[in-house]
Amino acid sequence: MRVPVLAGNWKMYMTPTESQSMIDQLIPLIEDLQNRKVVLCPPYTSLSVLSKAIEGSPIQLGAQNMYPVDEGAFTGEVSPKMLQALQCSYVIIGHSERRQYFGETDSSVAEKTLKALQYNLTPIVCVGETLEQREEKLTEPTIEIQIRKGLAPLVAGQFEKVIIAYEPVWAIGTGRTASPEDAQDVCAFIRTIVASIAGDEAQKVPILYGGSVKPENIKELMSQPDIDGALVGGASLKAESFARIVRFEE
Ligand code: G2H
Repeated sequence: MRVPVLAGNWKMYMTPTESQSMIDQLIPLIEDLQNRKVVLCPPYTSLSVLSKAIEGSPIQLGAQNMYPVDEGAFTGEVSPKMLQALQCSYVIIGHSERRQYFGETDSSVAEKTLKALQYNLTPIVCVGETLEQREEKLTEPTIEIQIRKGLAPLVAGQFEKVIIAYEPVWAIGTGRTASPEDAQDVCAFIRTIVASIAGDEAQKVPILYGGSVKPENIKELMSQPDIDGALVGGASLKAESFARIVRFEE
């Protein structure tokens, strides 16, 4: 019922020229695939190039952040209206790197999530605990707060338009992956929390795992009942490895 979502988060990598070359290699490797949603979230500076390059392909476009205002005097920021004009259909909200380095909070996540929905952008809302929180057995309370606050402004009918990405901070870019069973436990917990807020809509919400996803671990992660896809950083930068992830090929 939930179509697998494989989203590449290119972070601050890839010039427009490099992006063009990557997408030219990627499309032939995955265009025959059915029953997948494939999303690329490049830096803002590559959105224009990719919006043309993905035309007619199964790949959809997303951004890594947005400012939750239509337009205005906000130097350096990019609005959902601008993303929509570049054919974006997704936007990552509250990635742990934004929380850690750029002061994002659960309340900015809430504001951005609501605004993204108003522009028909699917928010990929990121949650996850730090190593310290995990060691103190605070994984569940941490994630519960992030979800309750992050989705607070949403009303019935909006929850099913959201994607949640569980990204344990200690697994990001470190080569350490949560075991599929641990990731499943937290993703199942996330679904329980969403169900307590949104009822049956929770069954329609894709929950992704993120944190050192690679071809070698995608198959096992995808075999878990509450893991509906992956948010992939480093391994999404090369066409060959991202294609293997999209195809669930080790
Ligand atoms: C987590 C992930 C992508 P990586 O940040 O969002 O990155 O796969 O490099 O750990």
